[in-house]
Amino acid sequence: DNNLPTYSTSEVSKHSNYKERIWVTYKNGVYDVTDFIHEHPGGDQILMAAGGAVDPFWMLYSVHLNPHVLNILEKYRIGNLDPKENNDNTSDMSDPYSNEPKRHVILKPACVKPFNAESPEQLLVENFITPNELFYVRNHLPVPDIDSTTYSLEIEIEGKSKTLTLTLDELKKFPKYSVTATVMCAGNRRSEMTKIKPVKGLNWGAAAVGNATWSGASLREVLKKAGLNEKDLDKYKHVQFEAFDTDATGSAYGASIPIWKAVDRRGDVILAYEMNGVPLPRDHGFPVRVIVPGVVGARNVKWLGKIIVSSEESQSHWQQNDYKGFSPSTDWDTVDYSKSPSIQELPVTSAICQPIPNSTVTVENGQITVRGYAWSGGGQDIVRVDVTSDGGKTWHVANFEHRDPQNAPQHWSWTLWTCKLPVSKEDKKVEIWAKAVDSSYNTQPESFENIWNLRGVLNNAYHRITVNLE
Ligand code: HEM
Ligand code: MTE
Ligand code: MO
Repeated sequence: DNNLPTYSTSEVSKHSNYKERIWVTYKNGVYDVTDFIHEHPGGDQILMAAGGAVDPFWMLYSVHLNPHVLNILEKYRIGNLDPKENNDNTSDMSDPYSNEPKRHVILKPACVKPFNAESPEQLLVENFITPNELFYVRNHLPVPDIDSTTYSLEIEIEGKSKTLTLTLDELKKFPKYSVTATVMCAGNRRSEMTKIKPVKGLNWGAAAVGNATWSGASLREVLKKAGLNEKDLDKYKHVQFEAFDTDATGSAYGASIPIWKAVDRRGDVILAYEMNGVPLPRDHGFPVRVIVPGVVGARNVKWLGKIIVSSEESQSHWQQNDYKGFSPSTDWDTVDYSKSPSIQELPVTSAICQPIPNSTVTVENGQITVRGYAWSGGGQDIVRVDVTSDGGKTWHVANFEHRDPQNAPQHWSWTLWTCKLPVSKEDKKVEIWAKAVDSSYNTQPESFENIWNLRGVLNNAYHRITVNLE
């Protein structure tokens, strides 16, 4: 291998079409697989990795983690990735976005600066755990470049003179907990709400969500160590989080959660330094982020710098003037952000991930297979998912493929479901709807018309897609 040429990941990414030939990487190898594609047992799916790494896909389709597959792959090796690439820091001081992490080609950005991207939604349901490289990224600002050896986390309790400062090593000395939890953006599925009437916000599909195992210290235990006592709890109402990503004026991303969530043993809030068994990737908050299971993505603050136990909510823009719901009749002339509470627990939702909208599906024994996810905030279980192909005349109850073994109020992960849905043979096209029911028996609203809001958040109406039948 050592005689083969060395390539950068950006060189590889140019080879993502037949004209340039199709290159992929696996570990540090670079492969030209153009001539293999027509023989690939998984068909065209291989093209999702064109110009990028196959590794995260092979976590979804583990048939590949087999010597016979690796032998095939080795035949197509043309070179190696440049081992020095990650260390070269040629950042352009005039562009705050010049030092962003490398991202997988599958993450199709809704916005590049700041970086915001989701995976194709059909991949989400292939695995209960979302591989890190495929996990949606939602950044409001440039990604900070933090040196983990000099990193420190400050913990302040308002009114107490002493603050606690922890290095990463000191944080790692606390007992390590792992929590498998779904993180979902408040704007997930916004593109469906936009069809009713335009809203301000990134045009997210249904994949601004992922499920991962997060490991780190318990926030509750860290707050105790910082001197928070049981008798203080009445004085304080919120726990604020301040981050290291800042805007042009120097103000940092921030958010807060109610104090009960932070100190309740069942809250499972952790200061995570690992995502799916590896150090947090830079895009997901390296070296430390807070994971607030059951609570909207916006409060799961990445690149955490400071925790403040306070009588007040975070005063940050994102807590006060964003991430709130309003009436469908509220517009940008009448909106008063101080009148709505900040979003914390998200309402129950679900989405169909397979088939994808407007695709052609083969009918087998009068049925098509429909797969998706369902999730509810606040640690609620999903008790049922109903699917219909006839506008709700008949509903079919989906089977759960994978669900969180923990019960409410600590049911933090999504439920993956599948349904053999009867369709009428005469129809060339069918509209499929899905809705979930959570353990409070709350369910999704029928349509977006009456939940429309100017910012396009809380987009949890029935998911409706149309597919062609063959
Ligand atoms: C199956 C090779 C990339 C999706 C297979 C199999 C081989 C193979 C040999 C059959 C395995 C068995 O049954 O023992 C490769 C090689 C790749 C590659 C050499 C290198 C580029 C991908 C990618 C994806 C993918 C990137 C998805 C994004 C699949 C699927 C199957 C499969 C879904 C199962 C097909 C079925 O059983 O119906 N692949 N693959 N493959 N591959 Fe790949
Ligand atoms: N934390 C910081 N410091 N900066 C951010 O821009 N975005 C928030 C949250 N935490 C954000 C942040 C939002 S709105 C969401 S939806 C989640 O991070 C996204 O997490 P992910 O990028 O790891 O998927
Ligand atoms: Mo978000």
